[in-house]
Amino acid sequence: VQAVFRSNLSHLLELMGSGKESLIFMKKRTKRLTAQWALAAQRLGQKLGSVWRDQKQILVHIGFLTEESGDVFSPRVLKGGPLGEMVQWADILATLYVLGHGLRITVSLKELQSNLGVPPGRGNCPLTMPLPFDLIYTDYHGLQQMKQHMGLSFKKYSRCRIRVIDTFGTEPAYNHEEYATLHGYRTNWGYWNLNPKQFMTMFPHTPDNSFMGFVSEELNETEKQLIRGGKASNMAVVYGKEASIWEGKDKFLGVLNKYMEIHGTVYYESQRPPEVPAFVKNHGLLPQPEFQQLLRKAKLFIGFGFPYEGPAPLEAIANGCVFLQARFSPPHSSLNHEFFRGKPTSRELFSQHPYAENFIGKPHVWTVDYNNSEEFEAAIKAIMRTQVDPYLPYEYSCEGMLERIHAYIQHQDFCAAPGPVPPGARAPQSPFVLAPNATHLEWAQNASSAPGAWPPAHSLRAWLAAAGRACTDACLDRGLICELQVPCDSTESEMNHLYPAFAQPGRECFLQKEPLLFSCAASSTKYHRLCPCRDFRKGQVALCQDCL
Ligand code: U2F
Repeated sequence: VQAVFRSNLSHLLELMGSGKESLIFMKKRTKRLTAQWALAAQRLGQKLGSVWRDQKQILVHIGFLTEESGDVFSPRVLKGGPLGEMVQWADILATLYVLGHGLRITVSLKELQSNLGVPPGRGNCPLTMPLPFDLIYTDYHGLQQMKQHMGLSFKKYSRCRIRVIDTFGTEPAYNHEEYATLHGYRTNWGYWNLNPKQFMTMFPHTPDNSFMGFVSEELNETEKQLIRGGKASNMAVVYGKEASIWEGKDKFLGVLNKYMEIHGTVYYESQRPPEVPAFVKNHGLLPQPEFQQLLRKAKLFIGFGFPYEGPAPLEAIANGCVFLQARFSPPHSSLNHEFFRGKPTSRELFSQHPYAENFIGKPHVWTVDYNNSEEFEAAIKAIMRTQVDPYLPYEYSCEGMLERIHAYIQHQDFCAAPGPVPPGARAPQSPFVLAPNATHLEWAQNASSAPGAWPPAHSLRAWLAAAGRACTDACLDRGLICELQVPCDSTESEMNHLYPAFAQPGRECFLQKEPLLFSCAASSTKYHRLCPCRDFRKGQVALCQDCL
């Protein structure tokens, strides 16, 4: 069946159910963005022309909102707790619905079981049952619940039909059970042996995973004009709804207060939180549309290091603010910061919001060393003098998100891809074999030459990275994106998340034996990583030029 774009979201709102504060927040957002989604669908429809889109039957099981996993988020929605996840799930639901797919939504174990056809109370169902869904979007909590309640069907379908929404991402070394166990990459999140692209992130962290994203509210020309006229050049909003974020920031706030009127949206019960100085105008936690209005008046949105990688800086930039944030030196990661400890990634954050720093940058984003008070003060003064227009990267617009998820749904096929190679068995024959003296061009031509491969072979180029440099960065240096997902085989190959690589002493080439361990993110000073890079669409890094 052909999928047909939908522009009326009232049935989706019914499907989303009710009761929990988290669902109420999500539904309000979806309702507010209806016109924006409808316009985006119309534009994408024109762009895609008559291209065939298969209608899929999709189950969305939001595990972290189930009582069975504790649902710690819902009670904090109105109290300054994280909203980023709710923003993202609301937008995922809208995307799938607007694209015209068949949709079921579950936020409890009981609903999950009934949708999967598992009789309640059966516990671990031993039977392999036909799955009534082509695709299941869930999160780590939901994955665990499905493992417990789908019995053998889980083994059969998880590596193929499931997509895991995973804010910060899961690197290949942590995903592969045997490798994680042998090399110290085991975490409490598990090692699921999925195709790393089945994990879908909030920002395009590493191309090992798929970039899901979310959307930010868009302004029309009239609104942009109004903003240009209505900005108060001396108004700053501090990033952070929880009082703890303000702790120990008196020095910076004092400097900022010399130049600007400081506003906050910190949750409080009856009294002003002691962490927020008296000279700050605190509005309390605002409903999302009022928060947007505040950003429209402000010149500066300032981050003090937490929360990491949330939606708010994109909203601020989309509303014409400059985002000022702290450079992290040394970088924050699961090795040195409590928040990331135990998360299945070694990614290092060189600032509070690396996407804003690397993909947007000046004049919208300033990343400075806050410990250097001169640099900090100079940045504030310079920002007050700069004129910036509202900016939203295409990939965070409704059309951009629809386009990307459309491409994934139609082209990403993990059902055909190989799983991990059982011990003793040979990896499947692959076109990704590197002759020791092959040039990067020959290598690229061999790569991904299978018919129907996505991304297609001609979008790929291979590069040898400098020692200590990860493929993600080596590709970006050349205006390309790392794309490592092609299975590989060679008698000299080994299981190592740093391969394929080249080592200077002895000029040795090392090939990857385990397809699931191809990692764009990995680096070591011992090796030059061999990096398959691909081209990408400007403003839509998840897709290659010919990926639509
Ligand atoms: C991130 O979660 P947060 O919820 O802390 O992310 P924010 O960037 O603060 O923004 C989430 C939304 O909160 C809204 C705002 C954003 O869309 O419009 N909001 C609001 O409604 N009222 C207000 O007064 C202020 C903001 C991240 F997304 C999560 O994945 C992480 O778990 C978390 C911790 O790093 O950070």
